Amino acid sequence: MLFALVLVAAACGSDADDSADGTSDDTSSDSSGDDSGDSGDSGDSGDSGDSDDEVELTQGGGTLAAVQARGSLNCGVSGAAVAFSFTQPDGSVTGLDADYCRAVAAAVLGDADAVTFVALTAAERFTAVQTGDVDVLMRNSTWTQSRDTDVGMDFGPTTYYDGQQLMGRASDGFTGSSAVAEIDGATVCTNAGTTTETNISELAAVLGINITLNTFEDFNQVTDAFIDGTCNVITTDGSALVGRKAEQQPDGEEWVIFPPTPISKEPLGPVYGQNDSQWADVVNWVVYATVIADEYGVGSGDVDAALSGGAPEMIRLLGGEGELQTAMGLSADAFYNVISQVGNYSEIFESNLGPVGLSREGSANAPWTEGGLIYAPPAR
Ligand SMILES: N[C@@H](CCC(=O)N[C@@H](CS)C(=O)NCC(=O)O)C(=O)O
Repeated sequence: MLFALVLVAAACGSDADDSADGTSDDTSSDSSGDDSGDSGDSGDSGDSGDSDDEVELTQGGGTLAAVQARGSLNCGVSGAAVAFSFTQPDGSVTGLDADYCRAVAAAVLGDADAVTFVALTAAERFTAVQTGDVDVLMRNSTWTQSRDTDVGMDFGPTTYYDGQQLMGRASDGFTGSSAVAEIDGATVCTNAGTTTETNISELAAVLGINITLNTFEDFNQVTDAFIDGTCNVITTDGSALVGRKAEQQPDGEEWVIFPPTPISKEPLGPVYGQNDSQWADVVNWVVYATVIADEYGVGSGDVDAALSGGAPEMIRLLGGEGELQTAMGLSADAFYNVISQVGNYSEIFESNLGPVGLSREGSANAPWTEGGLIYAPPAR
């Protein structure tokens, strides 16, 4: 069933505080920042508070059939998120989020390359989900209560457990063990429409410190402003800081990430339109399939062996017995295509996040059998 829903949403980047150059200033001592941060804030969609712009929502099922008929998955990404979704000079998009777009396309269309990547800023991303402009969003998006319960969106399984940190210069006295209170008086920069901006405002107020918070439309502007000295400190998901440091730290400078324990929980994963249970099942079980294959150590090169003589659960997952996947409208071999064409969770993690120095070991992204949180329900 398809139904259309109309809601009032804030236009992207239309924060009244935004100046012409796309930045806005705020201070933590004014803790008026909307801590929903997500939908309730400036450019972030889903807000019903401060704009007359009307966005038509097309929801309520049928996404799987629509994607199959189109022959391509519209997948929302950043395009500028190092190691998660980064547009390369040749136009290809690489990263963990990009690979999960490919995994969904492999399951639904049998072809991991059947993806149309849609680059979205943080402030644009949720409107694109709500309007159906993207079938799924894979864009460093934190699962929060307000985002999940606002009209139009649901969240899938977490693909990367992140947390917000800060990055400053060693030459300014920051070290990896610096406390957040040490940013008192600093100009702190981040991007608009994120949990990040509201978390840091809230924490500064709690700590009783004063910061000047500058927000920009995209994170390239944030790092540029850090490099040119406009910002003393930048803040976002720790994984992004690691990626930016790896790619952009100038010779002769040392950027340090602190505090050692992140200031927030940022569970990142897929976001899709609500009221489409079949599509939710598809996206969720694509993620779970990569996790289960990882639990069995079945990677992209092992699928045929696993199908012919592997564990019963792997045989079911790969479509060799029981045709479990057909109940959600996929072909029985849908997850065979996912694992053979894209890989299991570890392969996706290591190939994308390994090069910037991120590791699963000892983190929440370790398998549940090693004390981590990466866990999937059984394929039965
Ligand atoms: N996880 C947070 C922050 C998401 C976010 O926008 N992160 C930054 C750093 S990864 C970003 O814009 N990345 C993409 C980019 O650099 O354009 C949220 O969901 O609000």
